[in-house]
Amino acid sequence: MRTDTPRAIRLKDYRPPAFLIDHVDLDVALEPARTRVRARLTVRPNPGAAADMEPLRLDGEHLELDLIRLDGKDLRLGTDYDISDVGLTIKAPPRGAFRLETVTYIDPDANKALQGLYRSRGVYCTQCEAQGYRRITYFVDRPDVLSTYRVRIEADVEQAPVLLSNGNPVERGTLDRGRRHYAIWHDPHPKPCYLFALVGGRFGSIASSFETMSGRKVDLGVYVEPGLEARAHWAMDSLKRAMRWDEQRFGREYDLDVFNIVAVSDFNLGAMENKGLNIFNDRLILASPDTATDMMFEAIESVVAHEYFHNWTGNRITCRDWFQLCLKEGLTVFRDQEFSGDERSATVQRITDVRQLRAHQFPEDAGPMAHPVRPSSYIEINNFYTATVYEKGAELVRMLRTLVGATAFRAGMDLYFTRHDGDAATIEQFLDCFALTSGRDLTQFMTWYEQAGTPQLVCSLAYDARARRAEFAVEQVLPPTPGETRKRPQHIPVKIGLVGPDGRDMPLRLDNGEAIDDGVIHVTRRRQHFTFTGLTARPVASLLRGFSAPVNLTIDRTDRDLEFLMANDSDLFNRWQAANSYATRTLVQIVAALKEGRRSSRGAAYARALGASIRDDKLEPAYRAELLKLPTQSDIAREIGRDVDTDHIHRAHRQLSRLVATTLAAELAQLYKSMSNKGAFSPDAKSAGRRALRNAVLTLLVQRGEPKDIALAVKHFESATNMTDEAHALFLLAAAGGRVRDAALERFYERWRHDHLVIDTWFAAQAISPQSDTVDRVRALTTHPLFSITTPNKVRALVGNFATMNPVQFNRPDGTGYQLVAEQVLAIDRFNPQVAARLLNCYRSWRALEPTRRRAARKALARVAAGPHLSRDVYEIVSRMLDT
Ligand code: 0A1
Ligand code: ZN
Repeated sequence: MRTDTPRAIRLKDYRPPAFLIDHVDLDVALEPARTRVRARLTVRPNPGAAADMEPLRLDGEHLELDLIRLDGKDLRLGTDYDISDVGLTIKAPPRGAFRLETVTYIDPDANKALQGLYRSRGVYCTQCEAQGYRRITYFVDRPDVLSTYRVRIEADVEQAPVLLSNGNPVERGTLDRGRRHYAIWHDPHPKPCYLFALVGGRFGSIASSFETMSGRKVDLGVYVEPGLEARAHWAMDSLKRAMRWDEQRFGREYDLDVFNIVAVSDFNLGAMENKGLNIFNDRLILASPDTATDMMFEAIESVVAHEYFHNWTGNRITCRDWFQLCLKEGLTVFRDQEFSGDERSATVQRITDVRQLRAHQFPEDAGPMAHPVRPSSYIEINNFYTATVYEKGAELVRMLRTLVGATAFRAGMDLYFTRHDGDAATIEQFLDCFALTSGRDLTQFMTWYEQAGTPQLVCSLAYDARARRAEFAVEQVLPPTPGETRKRPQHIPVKIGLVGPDGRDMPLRLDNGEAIDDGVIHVTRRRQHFTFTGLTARPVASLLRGFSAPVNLTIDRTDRDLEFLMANDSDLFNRWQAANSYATRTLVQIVAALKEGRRSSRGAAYARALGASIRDDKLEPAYRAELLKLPTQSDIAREIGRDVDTDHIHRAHRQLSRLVATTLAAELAQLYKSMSNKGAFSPDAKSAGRRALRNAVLTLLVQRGEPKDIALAVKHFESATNMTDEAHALFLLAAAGGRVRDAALERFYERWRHDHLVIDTWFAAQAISPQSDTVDRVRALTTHPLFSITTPNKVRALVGNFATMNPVQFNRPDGTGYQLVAEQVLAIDRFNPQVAARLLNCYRSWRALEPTRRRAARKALARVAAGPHLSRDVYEIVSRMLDT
């Protein structure tokens, strides 16, 4: 157990930086174990801070200092400066501007934390967000210090023929009789150091160009492992579509002569928006029909767009401090979701985004790591790249648009871009733009950024036939979260419809005469009533249309009401929601029956209603696929909320899947046939939707477990002509167990063992199999030659998937699943705290488990907490998890 308690950083302690660094001149000589970094900084006291007589504190970690000079004069250790493990302090810097020069050495090969400069499969690359730059050179490593950069990179020609950095290329040349070479890059846009990037290595690349709205030409490049160039075209295509979309939807034009994307194999997260030089986890760039699933094509499109959109929301306007992370992330996720909705089906996009939010953010908000979208304190900022900051942050921007309306929203965005271009801004400054363009007071809305937890809306609708009125009552319940017991009511926009018996929306008119044309009612108090008048028949309430606010909602509704909404709601999102609520309700009832040792006969009515929906040819296949996907086992656990028994949930899930498959056998067989592949593969949304529907059908059929269903899955696997079908069938067969599992896994392995990306699917399929030998298999696979504990993608594929996608085996009552993950967390924490801490999040709902599992999970967590040299990252999470 660590003895020193890491210190929390607090938003209320924010002070402007004492010094600013206007320009950075970097000279980096790349060597695998000893890279030399010469930095020349142009520094001045910050006129906006009381810097008088303050020392200059520079951050720096894992650096070997070789030289330090101020205005050309060597500084003396102890007299002029002090040095520690975390930085360097210049005791009495000049009162005016000065130049500071340092030379440091770093070891990219030894860097397995993958922050700062590191080497992955022979490629040098950097990751500086949030605080990696301090592992490259001494600097004021905070986002409100913005500098222009000139970067010279020098390297061995053989080792690193490609040398890239931010901005525009300036010059290149050879050295040492052609053995070494250099490249110089200049970035004229002042940026915080977390957006600095440098790449050196051997790559294959594809090139293209883009003409911006004002007619400027931008050279585009995507750099990948040599030989994999053919898999880079989808990323390039996505980039160009994103660039055009940002011009058309937000009036945002790109601002440099080049834009480069580099794919690397070892990367802690998904991708990084470094100015003009985005660096990606290669699984989010490389795609071809035979190696990537439709989901991966979609993810690539969305992440390429996300990183590109950061150029305006993140780079040109950055965050004042890390507490404002949602200013760039929530907003940019909102923008990428809008982009995907426009490129594909807006309704299906909304369904998948809401599913994600509920699957990841809701449990976070209900667990020990709950934090506001703008946190007020942290120990390790890397722990706050969370679903709350990203996904809930995006929901807040979406609600803002609902509140102020589309026109004022766009005007507010324009104002934000002009007012804050070049700034390191805050959430208050962002909201102020919309308050101004809409004339609305957004003070109460700000509460969404400050309070953690998912609000619960408890609703009722009482119809009075004689008075032709319906009284809608709503109460907002704000559940307590760690450290926050009393909460202020929030401003919740609830989009509603009152659906009449003919299936049509009835007019929304309040008793004060107000007509609600946009369908949005504003819940601002703890309890509120709305009386709707002029209703000639009893309506069925369709609430929270399009998921207008990130809340949980309860209202008494009969099964008949849900069936009615499934068939009639004009809001397609809510039609899906009705089906989903119906399925969830049914599953919870089956679980309750299992717990009491009864057999439940529930589900037949739900299955019939579902059958009617999927027969509806007017609904696009991708949407029908969403209807057919039952709530996940984690969704059910979340709904149950306490004393969760994952075995019961697993059995209930199987039972309902079987019932649906049996009840709808004829329709499903027909759909399977009619959705079969026609013509050449295309990753477009329509074709992907057909594959999604066919695969959703297969999933249900296989649950029946009859030999002919298994045989169909085997045939699906063996005859697959694309990775979407091949991987889907592999997952089903691995879950089925027995000989079919072994044969499929073997065949897949033989086919893909030489492809380091595709083989992750092989690890994943074994990790999420509900078969009882999975823990042993996963443990054995951690020593497989193709597994590598220092490669985050491998850890995520095997251990991460086991911990988060396999509820039944991870939560084994004997605790062996928990122990396995705890061991991995401790092992990984020794070299990559960020990845270890993320993995640890799989225990976040442990308190909701039934007592036996709860005890076993606590034991595993206690074992992690007792680890000898815990990182700040893991310490923060494990201590919050165990906090009572
Ligand atoms: N800004 C990136 C997320 C990111 C953050 C940290 C990283 O490494 C430690 C990597 C990526 C994004 O939103 O895409
Ligand atoms: Zn981002």
